[in-house]
Formats: sequence, structure tokens, C-alpha cells
Amino acid sequence: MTAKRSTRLVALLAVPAALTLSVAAPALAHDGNDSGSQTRHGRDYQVTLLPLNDSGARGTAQLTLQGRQLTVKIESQGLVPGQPHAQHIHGSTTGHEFTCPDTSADKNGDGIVSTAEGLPAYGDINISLTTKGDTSKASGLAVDRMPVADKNGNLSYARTITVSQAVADHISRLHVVQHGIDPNGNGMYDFGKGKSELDPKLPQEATAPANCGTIDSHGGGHMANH
Ligand SMILES: [Cu+2]
Repeated sequence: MTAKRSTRLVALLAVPAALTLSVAAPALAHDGNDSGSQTRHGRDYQVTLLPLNDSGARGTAQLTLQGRQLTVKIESQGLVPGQPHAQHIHGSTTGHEFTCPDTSADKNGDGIVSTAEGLPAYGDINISLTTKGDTSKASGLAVDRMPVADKNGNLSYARTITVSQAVADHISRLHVVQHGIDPNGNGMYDFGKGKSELDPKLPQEATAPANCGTIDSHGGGHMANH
């Protein structure tokens, strides 16, 4: 059944251009020497993934950077069992600060912070954390290459990818988001919360964010005043 549902979601399109942010980036005031803890394997960054949309989905991510090789390990619980979960590193490496959204991002008041409503807070997709192949923004909704939660709603992910120098220099400005929720608890993505703004053929449930976590060691989610 998983395969079938996943297939139905394969047609997910890349985020339409209209949804991309056109926020002018303030002047860059970051020295590019992000903190994090140095180990002999590289520089480690810890992320605590906290639930959005009452998903109950939480987890941890560890990012290890060695040059431009980024190893991403994610362990999550409470996701929709047996369903694919699109996951991304969101945010900007050019000086604009983004962070995880709170419920105030729910502009239409339907009780769900949709992916589009969350974008002004968490920024555009920077890296798509696929299981194989392309990791660019273009693969943001390639659900056939996104990890699937097991029957208990647990998800484990590990992959090493090559990132741009900009990402390597500004990794702590970014944050991790996993998508896919099941507010009516029927064990699948359905149209109970309407259509996804990203593709009306898809349920909002399949693309709405389930959790989000900022990368540690950047002193919290303050807004830059430079
Ligand atoms: Cu995302």
C-alpha cells in the first residue's frame, strides 16, 4: 500500500515560482566561520525537530560537515506511518534570517500552517533531503525519493551529499523541515484539510510541515539587524 500511495504522489511538482521568496537580502554580516563542535569526523551541528501542526512528530538531526561533504542523519518519531515524508533544509545563505514558523503563520485560520504559509518564516527549500539522486530544490516534492515512515511512525535517514560552498560556510543559518501530517488520524494523506497549494491534485496533508528545527549554535532565532 505504501508503494501505491507513494506513486500517487510522484507527480508532485517543484514549488511554483510564485511561491519562491523575493525578499531582498540584507547586507551579509556573517563571517562564514560557523560554530558547531569540531570532531575528527568534521564539524557537528545538532538539530532538535519540534512538532508543527499538532503532528506530534519530533526528532533529532545531526549534520556533519567536512569540507563540502555534508552528512545528514535524522531520527524522527510520530510521523504518519507508512507514508513518504518530504524533508528539506530550508533557508538562505545570503544573509536573510529564517526560522521555524509558529501558529501565527496560519494566515487563513484553518488550523494548519501550510507549506506556503510557512515559507515566509522558514524560507525556500535550499536542499531536498532525498534518499537518492538530485538534492536540489527541484526535487523538493519528489516523494518517490523521500523516506517513508515505518508502521510505527519512525523514520531514519542518513545520507552524505556534496553541498555548495555557500551552504558549507553558512550551515548554521539553515534549518530542517519534515512534511506530511494526518490531522484526522486516518493513517493516510487525504483531502480533509483541502488541497495543497503546491499542486491541487495533492492533499494539503501530504505537503504541510510536520516538524522543524533550527541548527544549533547560532544563539537562537534572533532577527538580524544589520
Ligand atoms: Cu520543506
